[in-house]
Amino acid sequence: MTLLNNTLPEQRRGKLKSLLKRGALVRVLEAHNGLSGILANNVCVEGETENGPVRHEYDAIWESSLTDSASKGHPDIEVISFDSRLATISEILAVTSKPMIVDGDTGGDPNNFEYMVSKLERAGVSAVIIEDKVFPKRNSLETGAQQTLEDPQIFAQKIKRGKKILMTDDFLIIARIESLIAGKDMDVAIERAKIYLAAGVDGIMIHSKSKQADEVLEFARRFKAFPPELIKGKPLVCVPTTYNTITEDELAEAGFNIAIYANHLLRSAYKAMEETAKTILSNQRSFEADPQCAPVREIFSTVGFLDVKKKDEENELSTNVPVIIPAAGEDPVLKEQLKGKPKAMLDIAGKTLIQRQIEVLNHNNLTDITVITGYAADQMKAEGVTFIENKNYKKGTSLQSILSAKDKLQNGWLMLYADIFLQEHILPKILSCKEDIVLVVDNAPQYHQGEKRDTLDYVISKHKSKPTRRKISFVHENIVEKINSQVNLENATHEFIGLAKFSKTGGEQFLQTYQDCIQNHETMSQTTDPVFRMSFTDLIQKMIDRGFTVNFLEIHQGWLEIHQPEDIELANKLFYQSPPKFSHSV
Ligand code: SPV
Ligand code: MG
Repeated sequence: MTLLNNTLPEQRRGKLKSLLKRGALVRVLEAHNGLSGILANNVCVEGETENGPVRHEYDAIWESSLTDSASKGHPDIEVISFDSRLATISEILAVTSKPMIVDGDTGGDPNNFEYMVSKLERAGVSAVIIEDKVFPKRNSLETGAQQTLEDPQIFAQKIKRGKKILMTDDFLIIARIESLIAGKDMDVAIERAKIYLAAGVDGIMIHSKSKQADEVLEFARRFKAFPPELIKGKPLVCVPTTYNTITEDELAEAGFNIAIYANHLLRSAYKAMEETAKTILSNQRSFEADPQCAPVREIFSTVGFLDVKKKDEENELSTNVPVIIPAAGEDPVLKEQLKGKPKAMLDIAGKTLIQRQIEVLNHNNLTDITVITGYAADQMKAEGVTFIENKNYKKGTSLQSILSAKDKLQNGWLMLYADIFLQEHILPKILSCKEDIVLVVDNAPQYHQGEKRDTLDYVISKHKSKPTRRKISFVHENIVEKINSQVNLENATHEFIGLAKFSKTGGEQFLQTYQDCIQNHETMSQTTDPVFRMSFTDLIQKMIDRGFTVNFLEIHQGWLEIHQPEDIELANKLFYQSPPKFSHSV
């Protein structure tokens, strides 16, 4: 999640020093904006060697003057102001947690340098490297570019000024020796290193644009031979851009403590961008360029957009989720008891079934309730709900009723069958589920084999064979493999109780699958029923067949459905107890 702080300045600043104490070569990668910073911070490779598993990642981030300037479309000649550099630095720090080494160019004059050091230390940067050239410097890599070295004593003075204003021991000032870049010989470089060390600098970077590592290796050899008190705890830094065949192990062996890959993310991004731009031009469409591009979703994931989406959904789900109760159908079994009324109007211990459902929902802050009426719609009465009439209830199923509340299905919703009683504790459980589609299922079929019941909503779980003993189950691991007409009591692991939750994404998948079925005139797999006869659980099966994940929340008891006259009797009895205790094994 990149909107939040990954670390704080005081936590990050000392990390480079700690890494150096570890003794291994500190591997540093350039970043020039937030996104490349995230990559430098997070990319890792893992593998196996004969000595066991290995994991490689970058230890720190290099904020380069070359790539910061180039990102802004300008040459690396100290024309980009320090405050503009600081904006890039802050951008990267905001989305990373690893230590940062800043390329401070010449550092300007001593006052400029104090300003730079104070701002960087405050920001949580771990080190600044300044080069011993005269302001405004020219980039070091271009052959023939004018390179004017600073007087070493003046440069040493600047180092002293910087060191003096530091407020912590965590921040390093490293001197970068440009003698070899300016065509001077090794003795000059060595001499300057001694002067800067004597002035109290925290480390030395030797720069070279030679194709071979010989120059830096010779410098390292001579550096090691300096008096121990001069170099004790003073890291030696290199930038192997031109001499790029030398390995990290070889550099470490030579005595280097920090290796900086100084411009590789910018250079590779530039090449990829140019290639993509040309591919689109050549083809006059973007299809051919697509394989060269990261999927949009990968970028979304990297910059934290998917986290934001998830949080938005969680917010929506924690605030008055719409509840859809499909109650349109005529009950063929309880005709006698209902006397022409809809089933939801059945009186149970002095209150209608629907009123009891509303009370339980309201107790869980669910007040946006839509009841879909159909059969005997004019007789459906309840306080505090919206009624939508499904005039075609005879032709369709409860799925058609649910779909008639389409406006409520846009931002996450709950579906509750009209003929079940729930104990209160079930609703908070399903509301706290993070998964996109969750069905509440009872594990009764696992314990009550042989009790034939008339429900059709049996479920087979994907991972679990029928357990012999109870264990804790986690919703994200509970995946529905089959539901409804393809499942019978003998092979069922669970029974769907008629309560389901959809997140915004889950709801979109639900509607999208339905549209798909309509467009393809899909009938149910084992019957010739047309699409409109498809039930809610049939559509869930269609979603599973298309690869969408449907999770389940497992419960044991705590609910009661009204399917048979005996269920009414039992419910009446239970509701005269307080609180009613539902045992599903009727
Ligand atoms: C940078 O990355 O800006 C550097 C290293 O200073 S170099 O470009 O090699 O000079
Ligand atoms: Mg630079």
